[in-house]
Amino acid sequence: MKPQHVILQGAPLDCGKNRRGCIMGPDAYRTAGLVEALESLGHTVTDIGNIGPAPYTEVIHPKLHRLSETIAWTQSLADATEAAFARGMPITLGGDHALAAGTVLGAMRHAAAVDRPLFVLWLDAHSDFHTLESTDSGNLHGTPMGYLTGRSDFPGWPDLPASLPYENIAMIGLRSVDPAERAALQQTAITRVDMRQIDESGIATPLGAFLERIEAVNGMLHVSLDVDFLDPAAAPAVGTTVPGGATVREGHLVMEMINDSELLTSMDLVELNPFMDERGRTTRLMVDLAASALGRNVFDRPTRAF
Ligand code: HAR
Ligand code: MN
Ligand code: MN
Ligand code: MN
Repeated sequence: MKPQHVILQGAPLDCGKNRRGCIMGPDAYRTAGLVEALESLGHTVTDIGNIGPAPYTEVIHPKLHRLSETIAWTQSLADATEAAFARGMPITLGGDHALAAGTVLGAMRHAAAVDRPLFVLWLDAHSDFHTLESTDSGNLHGTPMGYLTGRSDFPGWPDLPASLPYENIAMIGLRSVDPAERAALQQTAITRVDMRQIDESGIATPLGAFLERIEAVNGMLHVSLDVDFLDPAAAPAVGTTVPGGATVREGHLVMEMINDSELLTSMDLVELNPFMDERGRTTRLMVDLAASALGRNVFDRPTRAF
């Protein structure tokens, strides 16, 4: 891709689930050399540091964990992401996947302002398509796509400029979808690519078709990369491991195709739990994948020693 001005923003949000550790994600990416990796590709980088939630008072909800805090983060991240677009390409360092409610909302506001359609590539074992009613766990990292598509009411959350159209979403890597999510997804035009389809016919064909649709309408592309998209053997540092995920090469191929497409306008790196990592290898893989999306050929340089 052409040289970009990347705006890195840390989102140490850890309220979307019960297991703690994503709070350490942003600094793990910095420690692993994300800034240097992007600069070495010819991009300029401004790391604005870590964002916090908007002011809030937690009101205990019988089912939904840390609802007020999650809403407060959605507000602050939407504002920060929208502002970042004025300066460059926002890349948000999570933090758990509840943060995508805010970052995608910010991207939706920017897309509306520049009158371009926004597309979302959701790389994840999970669809995160619950409503506040349908979630059994009460973990809000399972709900951002339900919120962004406006498929049900999220009282107290920021208003959407318009719902994110189902046609503009591709979920790739699916292998852990709750029954209520599956039933709802089947009623939508969301592109859903599960691991079986990837096994049978590869990841490039459905991704290529999605990218072509974006290009045809001069769309913006937001990529939300959940660590658990990858197989836990390659990426163990995540709270919700699901066996049978994407390989390292499948991950890089996705990122290389994104780079070739020149369509990427914003990205989230989410669900990294450095507390569960093994000598930083998951963090390093995520940095390498981000670098692939912004122009690094995997074979350009020797692998760093662990
Ligand atoms: N569907 C399950 C739930 O709602 C698990 C959601 C897990 N989500 C993530 N991010 N780990 O994708 O609780
Ligand atoms: Mn997720
Ligand atoms: Mn997931
Ligand atoms: Mn659930």
